[in-house]
Amino acid sequence: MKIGVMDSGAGGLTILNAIHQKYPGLDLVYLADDAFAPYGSKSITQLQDRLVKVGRFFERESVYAIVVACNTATVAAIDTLRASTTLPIIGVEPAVKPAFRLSKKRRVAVLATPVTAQSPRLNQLIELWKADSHVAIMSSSTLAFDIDAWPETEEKVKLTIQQLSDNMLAQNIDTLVLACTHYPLVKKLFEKALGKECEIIEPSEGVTAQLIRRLLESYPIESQHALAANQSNTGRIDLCCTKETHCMQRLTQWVDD
Ligand code: DGN
Repeated sequence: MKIGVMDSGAGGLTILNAIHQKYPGLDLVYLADDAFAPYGSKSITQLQDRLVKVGRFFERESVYAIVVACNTATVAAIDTLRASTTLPIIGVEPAVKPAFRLSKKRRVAVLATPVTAQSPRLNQLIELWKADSHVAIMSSSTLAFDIDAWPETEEKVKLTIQQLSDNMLAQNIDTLVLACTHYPLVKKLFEKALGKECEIIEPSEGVTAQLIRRLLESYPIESQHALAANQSNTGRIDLCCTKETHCMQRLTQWVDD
């Protein structure tokens, strides 16, 4: 059973890795849309048009479902993608609900790309769960792009993370929501800059659980067979890019063995 997973670059691999660790029997095809990166600085209309094309790519690949492993594409274009295909579409939801539950000091930061940070969807979620907590919605227009260019950009990434973390520490934040799928790739750098007291939350387990729920709903018999064979099979992982062949090397450095 083949599943499509997409992002503008390497970020969605954090979701792909989580799916593969838990359900190694599934075949996965990953699309890094590097020709159109960074998604975080595109207009909503551009992202909607692009996601329809991404959907066509996955239909040609005969996948059973598409995981939009990108917060930016989810907030901007998931409804358009859903309207353009009959395939089940699973998006990423920033893990704000568990963050407000976990935060002892009631001080939470949400870090995302500018499109996600300004989106009504994220802001509605925060309003729904924040109660009387302090919330810092923070964004970086460069971090996801620089993570894609790792390791050449290592120093720049470290500096950006230090600056963002200093700002969070100054606000006495004790829980950070990573609301861009690129950021868990450098979670260790955030942990180092923020210290042990700060909890860092990312959505890959929740997205994996949602994918399995949707597969079982949409294809009950085939999914049950695929999941029953899960432990004895190791599925294929295909990595694809829309532009650079060099992107491939960069992608493989983030894929878990
Ligand atoms: N990984 C994407 C996200 O979760 O928003 C980042 C998109 C981008 O290109 N900046």
